[in-house]
Amino acid sequence: MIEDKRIRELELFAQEIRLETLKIIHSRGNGHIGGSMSIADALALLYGEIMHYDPKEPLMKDRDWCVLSKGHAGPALYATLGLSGYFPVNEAYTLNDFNTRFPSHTDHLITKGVDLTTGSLGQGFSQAAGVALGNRLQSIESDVYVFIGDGEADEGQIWEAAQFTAHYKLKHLIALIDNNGRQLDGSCEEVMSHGKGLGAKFEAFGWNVIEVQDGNSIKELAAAFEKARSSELPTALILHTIKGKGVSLMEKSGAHSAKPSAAEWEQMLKEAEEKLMTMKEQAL
Ligand SMILES: Cc1ncc(C[n+]2csc(CCOP(=O)(O)OP(=O)(O)O)c2C)c(N)n1
Ligand SMILES: [Mg+2]
Repeated sequence: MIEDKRIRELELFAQEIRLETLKIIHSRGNGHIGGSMSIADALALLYGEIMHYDPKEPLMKDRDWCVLSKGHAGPALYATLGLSGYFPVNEAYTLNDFNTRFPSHTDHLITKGVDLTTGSLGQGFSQAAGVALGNRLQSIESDVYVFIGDGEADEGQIWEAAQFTAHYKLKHLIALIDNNGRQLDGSCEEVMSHGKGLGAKFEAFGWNVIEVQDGNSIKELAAAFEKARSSELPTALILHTIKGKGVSLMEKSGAHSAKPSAAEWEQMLKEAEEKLMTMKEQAL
């Protein structure tokens, strides 16, 4: 179990990720703020505590993998990788510029620390399942974490990969389903409902399923990861999150890709900076 003091440090890390993600998207002026914010806490826990990796050796054979199948949340991963030592985080303040190493959707070939190229929804999960099987064939015990959006779960390819992963009992694959209830142009319920829910679907496909009632709580996430470890089946963590979490304007609008005005940017950055400062003061 992770001590309370460590949990508070990881919460602070999550806020640093939120602020840097905003700065990265601000450098471009627009982007996927909502879907980046909903996974900031899970990223903080993975890179701050759980994953085995070395920023000096990004391709290390026995590393744990993090695959952002919802590749449009690239800025959140760049903020996390930068803050974890892969590159100076301000290099990512070139998001989507010509010749940048930081495209809005993640690309393994050009960004240090990005494990797989994603952005075409559905494909990252299949690739991650292939990595998990490849690792097993090479007797590598590493974990493979894959972030999947709830809108992304409308893709048929997701369910092929779910079936494949369960068939081969790839227990080292842990899927983090970002169940923020929203996709590109509306709520998942109105665009394409998930019937009895994504948890019930993964269970029907033979997965171990853990519902994380507050997927933006590091404490709840940490307890869920601990349970996932003891399973002999692949695990789907259904993270009940909030799109735009921590950025009031984005929580309110639920926007997918946003182009805030200059005044809105100022307000969002100020809110994130002040929150980080307060958390740092409280930690002293
Ligand atoms: C194959 C494919 N179709 C469409 C898109 C365009 N697209 C990008 S994000 C998105 C919505 C995804 O919703 P969700 O997975 O819920 O993302 P989140 O809420 O986590 O941001 C869509 C349709 C895409 N990237 N790939
Ligand atoms: Mg969503």
